Amino acid sequence: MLHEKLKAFPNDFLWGAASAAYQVEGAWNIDGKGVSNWDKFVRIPGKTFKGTNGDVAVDHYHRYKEDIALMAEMGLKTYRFSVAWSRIYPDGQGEVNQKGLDFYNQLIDELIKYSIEPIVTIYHWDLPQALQDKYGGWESREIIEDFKNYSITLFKEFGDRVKYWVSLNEQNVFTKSGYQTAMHPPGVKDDKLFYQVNHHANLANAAAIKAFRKYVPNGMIGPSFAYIPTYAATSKPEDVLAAENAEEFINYWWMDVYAWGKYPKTIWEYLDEKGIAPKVQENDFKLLKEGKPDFMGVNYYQTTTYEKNPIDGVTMEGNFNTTGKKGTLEDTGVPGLFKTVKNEHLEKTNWDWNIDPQGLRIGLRRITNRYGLPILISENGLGEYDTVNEDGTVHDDYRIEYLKTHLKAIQEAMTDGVEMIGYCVWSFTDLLSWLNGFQKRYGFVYVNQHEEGEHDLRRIKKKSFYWYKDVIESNGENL
Ligand code: BGP
Repeated sequence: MLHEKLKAFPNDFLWGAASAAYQVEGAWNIDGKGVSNWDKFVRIPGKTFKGTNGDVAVDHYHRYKEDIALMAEMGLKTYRFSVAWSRIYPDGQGEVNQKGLDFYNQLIDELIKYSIEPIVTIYHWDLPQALQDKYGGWESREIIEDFKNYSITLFKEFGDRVKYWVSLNEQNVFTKSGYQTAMHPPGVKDDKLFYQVNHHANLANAAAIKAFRKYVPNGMIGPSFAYIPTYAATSKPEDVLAAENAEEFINYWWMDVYAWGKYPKTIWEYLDEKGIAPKVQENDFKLLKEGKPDFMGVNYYQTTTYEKNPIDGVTMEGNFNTTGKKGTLEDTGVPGLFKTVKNEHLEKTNWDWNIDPQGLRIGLRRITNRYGLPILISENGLGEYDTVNEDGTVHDDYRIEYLKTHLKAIQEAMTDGVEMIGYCVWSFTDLLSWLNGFQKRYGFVYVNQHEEGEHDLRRIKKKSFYWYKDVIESNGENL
């Protein structure tokens, strides 16, 4: 669709930025916090880039006032952050740690002081290790009750001031990386378990959303899904079918459950045939249908292109680029279903992520047409190397270009009829990239934190900081 005139951004559009507890807070063992799965995982040699960890991260725990003052200076309308479950319940269940609640209460109050709308993510991957040790974490149905109780604690404590909530961040990523590729904790490769874990996560998500209606009746809640829209490599029907397979397997398998409380039929048949469909109990689908979200949270970074993968074709074993050496990403696939291929029409980042603003528009339209839900972009951004010049400036024009083109695509999608709540750039300050260390940077604010050498954690506003400030001030008119 080509439009002569684009719709303006709504007046209450939430111009924002996002982060996650483990990636910014640091203070990993302070004020009663328990150990999380990531606190443990990063200590296993070879798991993260140059062994980086979030022990200090960017020390947001101690510097949140400084960071929020910068957000206020920028004019940010919303800040999405996550709560570390192990600060609230050091063992994941049982006794509440008051100091953990205090920290987030102070953070929320500080945001409100500057009229910045807090968006709270309940779970952004840092599971209390005690629950992993006790019953295998997401591997057991026991997690449903514990996650619900933890969520209710947050609803009761913060629901008077927090309207927008994200339940699970990227369930598709933390389960795939934890149980298919073994790159995240608990570092397992087991397809059957992967689907079972997902079923538990779906139930936990629905249970929390169902409870939310009681405790925060005027609030809005939804999951954040890592949406990677699919393209077919060619117009050959077998490639188109491969892309359809991928869309169903890597996207609809989750989003259908969130929006409709049921799994896509063709995939269920396939998994059942293979003996790896999740075991379900009576009433599971009742709960899934009772826990429907108010919006679809979308974390968008790229699209992927697919072609036919023969029955003896490539597997998921290909190399994933966590070094920033362009061209080291390898194609992967599921034999008999699909295989990734390079899209010659798209530029890539140094970490081999496709840069594709129109893909965002396509994805937003697919969600709108399929589910009819409003959309919150809970993450979008560019991870790149940044350099501080001798005069102390950071010229991240490539980031400005990335964000500008994605915002234009959002505006086009809104003109197409997509209902948007807001846009959270990943990220506000630089932060720890789970597997890629501190060299892969996303922030509007540079943080002097490195794998090696001098790092005093000082904050430096990048060029993109001033650019986004201007975009917010003009409510998107100065794109
Ligand atoms: C998303 C996560 C974020 C963040 C982002 C960038 O998948 O929700 O936590 O890390 O991706 O990814 P990366 O740090 O791997 O570049």
